[in-house]
Amino acid sequence: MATPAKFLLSATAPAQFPPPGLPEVAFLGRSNVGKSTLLNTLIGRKMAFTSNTPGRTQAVNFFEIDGRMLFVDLPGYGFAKAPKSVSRGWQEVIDSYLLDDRKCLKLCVLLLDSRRGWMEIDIQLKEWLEFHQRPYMVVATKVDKLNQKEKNASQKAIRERYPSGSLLWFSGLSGQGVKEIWQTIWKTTAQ
Ligand SMILES: Nc1nc2c(ncn2[C@@H]2O[C@H](COP(=O)(O)OP(=O)(O)OP(=O)(O)O)[C@@H](O)[C@H]2O)c(=O)[nH]1
Ligand SMILES: [Mg+2]
Repeated sequence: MATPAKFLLSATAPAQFPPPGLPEVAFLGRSNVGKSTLLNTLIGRKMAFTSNTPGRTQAVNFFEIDGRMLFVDLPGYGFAKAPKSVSRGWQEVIDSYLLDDRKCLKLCVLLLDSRRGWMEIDIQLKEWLEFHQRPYMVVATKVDKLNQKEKNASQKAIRERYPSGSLLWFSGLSGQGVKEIWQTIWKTTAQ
């Protein structure tokens, strides 16, 4: 079922961020991990651009969800193939959003590719979130690409560095995990 949602604005600098108001849920993760796909699946229709080419999302895109919260689709970090000047620009826009001390940022959804688990840059972001006491959950994406044995191994590896926080599995193909991810979002944004 589709959730009422509308595209609000696309920002490339903090001055363009909407004034703090509704609770915000930000989607963070490496390029191509599936941030925009997860956002679209949660909403129930295609609003954020997705692509096979890493680096598709190039600005901070805000979507208003049911008049109750904002979803924030961020550019992917760590896309090595992007020209340095471009990737640095995106990094700045991600940093500026996270460092903006937005009190309305209620939840960061940190996406990991279930086939790869934690990579150095993900760990840096995780430590940054913990240092700044930002509530976050981890979503392992593209789980449809793993068999059960691989999934068990992936779960073990992810849990080694993240023993007890919220960890959910997601597939954009089957929709696995959508209900549970929504439950966590509702619970966190209602507080
Ligand atoms: N099989 C499978 N493919 C997925 C899944 N999620 C995303 N993809 C594919 O992975 C590619 C990247 O997805 P996006 O949602 O654009 O990734 P992103 O993290 O927003 O990428 P950037 O905006 O470039 O940072 C697309 O081709 C998607 O169709 C999934 O759960 N399963
Ligand atoms: Mg994207």
